[in-house]
Amino acid sequence: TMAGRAVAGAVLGALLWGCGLALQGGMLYPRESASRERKDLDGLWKFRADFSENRLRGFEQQWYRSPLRESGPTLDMPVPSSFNDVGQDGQLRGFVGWVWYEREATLPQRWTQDLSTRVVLRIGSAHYYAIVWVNGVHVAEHEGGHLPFEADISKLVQSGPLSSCRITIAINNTLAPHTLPPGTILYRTDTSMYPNRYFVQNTNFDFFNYAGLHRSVVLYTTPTTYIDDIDVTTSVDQNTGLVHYQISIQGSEHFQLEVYLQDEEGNIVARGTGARGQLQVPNAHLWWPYLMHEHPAYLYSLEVRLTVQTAAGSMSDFYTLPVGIRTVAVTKNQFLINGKPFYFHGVNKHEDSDIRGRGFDWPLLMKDFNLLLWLGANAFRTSHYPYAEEVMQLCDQYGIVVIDESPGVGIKLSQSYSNQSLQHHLEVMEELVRRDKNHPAVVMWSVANEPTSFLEPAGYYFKTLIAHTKALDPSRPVTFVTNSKYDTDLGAPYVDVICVNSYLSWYHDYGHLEVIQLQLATQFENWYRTYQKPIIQSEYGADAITGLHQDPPLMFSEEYQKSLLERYHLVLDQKRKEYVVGELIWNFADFMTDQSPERVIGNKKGIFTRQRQPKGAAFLLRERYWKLANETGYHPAAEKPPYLVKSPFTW
Ligand code: GCB
Repeated sequence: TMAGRAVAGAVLGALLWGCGLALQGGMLYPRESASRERKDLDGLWKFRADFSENRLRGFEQQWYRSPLRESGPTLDMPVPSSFNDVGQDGQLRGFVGWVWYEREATLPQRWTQDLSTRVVLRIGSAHYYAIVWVNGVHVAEHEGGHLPFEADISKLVQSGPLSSCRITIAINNTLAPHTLPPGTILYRTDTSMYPNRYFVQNTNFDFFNYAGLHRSVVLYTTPTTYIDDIDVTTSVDQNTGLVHYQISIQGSEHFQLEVYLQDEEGNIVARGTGARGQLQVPNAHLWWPYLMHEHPAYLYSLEVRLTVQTAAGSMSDFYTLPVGIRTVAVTKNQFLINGKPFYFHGVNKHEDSDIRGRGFDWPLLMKDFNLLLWLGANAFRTSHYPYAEEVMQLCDQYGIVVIDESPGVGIKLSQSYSNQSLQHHLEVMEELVRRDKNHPAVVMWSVANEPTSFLEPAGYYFKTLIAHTKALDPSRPVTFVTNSKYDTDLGAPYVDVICVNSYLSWYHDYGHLEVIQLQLATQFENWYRTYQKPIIQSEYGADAITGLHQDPPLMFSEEYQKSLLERYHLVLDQKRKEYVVGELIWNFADFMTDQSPERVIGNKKGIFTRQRQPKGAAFLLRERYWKLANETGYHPAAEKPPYLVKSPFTW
């Protein structure tokens, strides 16, 4: 039961707590409010890659001590962006080691003179390991390329007459067996074949290891006593929505807290006081996924108001958090949202585009969401790492359901099952849950993708990881994405939903579309017979080079991609009546990978090109997804299917 799970979770949580895990402080998204200001540091930064042999010249010469231009030549580098594809230098594209970013920020006078202001530097994402200095003083260090971190820099900026500060960020993109994702550095010592000290970075995942400042760097303020974190979970009792909140405050123990819940019209529908409580919303508008309701994605806002009496008078902090009231539950063959069966029809994505690499970009984000709406997709998985917070916010606003995945991809070596690795993986799950716990769109955590299973500690590793994730958040199911029938005793016994990837007629039996139906049906039946848990086809697909046509279909043609998907759909249409609860195509768009004889300037399994133009398969899926929306969606307005959800898009 859920309650039993929560207890088991709490026990394990306490154990792990004892091991010294558990993060300090919250990681609320930096929003402006009457008490908070925000200054984005997007734009051009100074940049230098450290090409010295040991890559350590920057530390030896202390490049953070004075402006970067004083220690050598610099490039202009846009932020946010990966550094790899911006320039014309092939060496920088494939660079492995430390790169240095720097920028000056001018601060409003109030920030530097008002000692009741707290100034925070926040880095949305720095891939992979980052060290940060402000005016030459070390302020933060962070491991992991996909989650935010911050530093309170008030003391530094409030200590002198300066009205500006110099921010230096050194970033190392090296992946090692204990990083997430893992990788290895291979030294080639045969001097008859390789130059002296030659090395390459090897990875076991199928995307390019883009690096740099991938998301915005911002400065923001709060009062010195401030709202540090908010934790919201929701439940529903008859027609009443229940919003359980817990707020943590830093800076003082003597404060007053008031909370208001506002509906979309701005009416206050519930109020509360104190650091924790439960708000009741009669006749609540529930948060529904896109195409499941005529008014999907209903968001309330939780207005939190903190007041503190100080010697200098009273001080306030305000924070507004969007809240969606919804429930998630899993039975042995269903995934329920608000008590109704939900069928995932969607995509797997990557944060990937021309020039920017993995860098955040608003036009790209909007294009992708417009394509999802056009396609009739109601869900995606954040393969294979956490996406930008702005992406998650849009999912809340549009009703796109998210399976939120950790960067646990390419775990293939026994060294990657060490205690050090596990400890880091647990920390990453904590950081992920801390950041994304309040998004109604997030309905499930995914701890890893396709790890190798037969290595000894793997079973213990995943058992611990999954239990820990459930302890962190008893309100959501947890999954683990597998690609092989040999993984059966690895994650599957512990997860709530089984996510299976398969590439029938692609990586084996290639060219033989006729085997798909039999093989797929057998796989589904085996999984279900063994575990009696709902199953999601979490990846399937084929490479197609846009514009390449061949009929009868041959591999890499648009026709082959379409036929392969169609064969999968025949089986999915049978099994979704039993226990299959979703299908996510691999992939939404073509994306960059390492070079290999199997990749033609990247992975071409997109149904859209990397430039987001449709291949034939996009139209096929669009027909299917709108049909699925009508057959599997729950429309309270309609008595029974078909619901006749119509695409508003003309074609
Ligand atoms: C997979 C991986 C994904 C790859 C895909 C492929 O199983 O999860 O990262 O890109 O297969 O195309 O090979």
